[in-house]
Amino acid sequence: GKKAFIAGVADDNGYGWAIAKSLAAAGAEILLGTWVPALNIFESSLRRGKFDGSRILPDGSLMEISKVYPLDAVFDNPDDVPEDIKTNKRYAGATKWTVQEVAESVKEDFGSIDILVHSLANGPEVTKPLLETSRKGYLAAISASSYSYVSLLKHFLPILNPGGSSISLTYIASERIIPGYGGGMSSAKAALESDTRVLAFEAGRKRKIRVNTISAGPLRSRAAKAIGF
Ligand code: ZID
Repeated sequence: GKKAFIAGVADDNGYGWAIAKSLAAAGAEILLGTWVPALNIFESSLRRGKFDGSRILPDGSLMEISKVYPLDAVFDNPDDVPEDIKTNKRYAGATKWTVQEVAESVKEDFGSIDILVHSLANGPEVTKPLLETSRKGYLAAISASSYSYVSLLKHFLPILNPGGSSISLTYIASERIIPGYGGGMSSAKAALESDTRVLAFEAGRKRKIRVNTISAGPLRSRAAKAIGF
């Protein structure tokens, strides 16, 4: 069977969870990457059975999650992590959560994967119009929502089996004006879409990996509620 790593699952309301279920229903083994500050509550909810209702697959069985990895996709390796994050108590309980370390851990645990899913985004100033967005907020949106994908693909590429596939989630605000999708998030999705073309060329040549991004319909995820969508 195929193995899938899905980055950006911290509850059962988002795209990542739904994609995991579809892949599980199709017979894939599921590995998740969960944002470090959300890890404890996600894992305890899983353990306590809070998600059991939403784990039910079309054949009546429950989706199995082989492993949940702590992940913060804005950091590539331990050298990137600033002191205030290292000492932050929301990060202190977890280890090896930078992109490079997660890819190394997945390699150790499972050898290789076939499917890489990027279902994460963050724009700290998303509620601000672009004209009122700070440089810091804009760059944070690009880092969490666009470069995070470049970094994930770069670090997972050596363990992605040739013929494998990678996807991310985008939004039409990249090409048309959608008021309310601010903070540089429209810019971040435009970068993600352009990067998808370039990465498809590069990863296709290098390892026969397909790279696509999906502009899905609206879903009332935690992230969507936070911006009033
Ligand atoms: P979600 O909150 O379930 O997933 C986002 C995840 O990212 C969360 O689990 C966070 O913990 C995680 N995360 C944030 N920062 C980091 C980090 N640094 N490292 C690791 N993890 C992190 O929300 P979701 O399912 O909406 O988002 C998944 C993807 O779908 C994102 O790329 C979204 O931009 C994308 N997306 C979602 C929607 C939507 O409707 N939910 C839309 C478009 C794209 C959309 O808004 N019409 C109107 C609106 C829309 C579409 C059509």
